[in-house]
Amino acid sequence: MSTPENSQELHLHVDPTEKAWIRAAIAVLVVFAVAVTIAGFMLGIQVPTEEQRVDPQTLQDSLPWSEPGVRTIVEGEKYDVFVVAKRFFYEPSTVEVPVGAEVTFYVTSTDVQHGFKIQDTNVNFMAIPGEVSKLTTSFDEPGSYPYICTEYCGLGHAVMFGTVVVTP
Ligand SMILES: [Cu+2]
Repeated sequence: MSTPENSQELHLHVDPTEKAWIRAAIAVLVVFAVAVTIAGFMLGIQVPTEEQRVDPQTLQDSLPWSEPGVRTIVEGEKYDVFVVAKRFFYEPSTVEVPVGAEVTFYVTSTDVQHGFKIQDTNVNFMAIPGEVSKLTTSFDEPGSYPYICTEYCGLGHAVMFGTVVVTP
């Protein structure tokens, strides 16, 4: 049986100001979800992933890390690039890939934490001993794209760089 008191209990009273803030919070969440979706699927922004774990002590005893560099998966279209970061250089120091190709970088370190940032691209991640970082990109314009260390790794940090040469 419903009495006026009972029916009042069923309606939760929310202050109009609080309602407005709840709506604003939901709107912000929707905006963030849309922004993340656009960034991830339309602008191709990726979060660097930990591809695999490796032993930095024995890393360069076997392939692919014993011969870091470019691997052609599909000529002119798809390439893998293996880069080893060390105090204070990268192996290899020059990487050559054709314009427009899908290039996946695998980067790790054998000593301390380094960075790997390719200028004028959204490739920017850490190279951590024991972990392989992976990111895929492509280059729309031919030219030279320096990659630099972005994590302070010691006295030679400032001279730690390499170059991606993008050929037409
Ligand atoms: Cu460094």
